[in-house]
Amino acid sequence: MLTDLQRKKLTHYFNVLDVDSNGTIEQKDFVNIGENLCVLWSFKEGTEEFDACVNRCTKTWISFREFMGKPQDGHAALEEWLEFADHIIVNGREELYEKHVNKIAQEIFDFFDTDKDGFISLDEYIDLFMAYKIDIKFSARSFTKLDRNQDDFISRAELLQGIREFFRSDDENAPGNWLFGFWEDIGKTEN
Ligand SMILES: [Ca+2]
Ligand SMILES: [Ca+2]
Ligand SMILES: [Ca+2]
Repeated sequence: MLTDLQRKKLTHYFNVLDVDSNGTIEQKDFVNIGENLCVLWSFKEGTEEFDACVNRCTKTWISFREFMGKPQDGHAALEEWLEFADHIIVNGREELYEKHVNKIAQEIFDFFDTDKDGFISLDEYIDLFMAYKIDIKFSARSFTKLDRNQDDFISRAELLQGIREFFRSDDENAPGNWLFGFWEDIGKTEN
């Protein structure tokens, strides 16, 4: 069973991925994220880099969809996501968790470590907020929480620890809760 805090965070994550706020996660949300990144990085429509960026996001959707066991034209509603996350990610077996979560960490680095120095800087982390349309006002605080050794960079280990806390921790003070900004702010699909 998910605790209240875990439910809130997972709902927040769902809302972050549901970029068009239509109440389900589907391919076009990920295409949307790809297009946001193209705007951010000044990739023009019709160019190779534009297509490559959108394709990468589409691939992220495909692996998410396959992980959830959805058909090709499938989509995921909030309750389905919460049930899936409860059984597989939060309270599931360690190897399934690792499989999914390592992928998320790898993708965050692939997408947002734009200077390829192996660390996420504050600017790069802000790009993540922009791409997912997360309220930017929480980005600096979130970054500070995730940067545990306070060297102004998020390392891979710090990111993995943050992701683990975001998905699994039931401690309301866990720094990783802040991975995708403020999780209590879940008004998007609730009303
Ligand atoms: Ca959607
Ligand atoms: Ca970097
Ligand atoms: Ca650090």
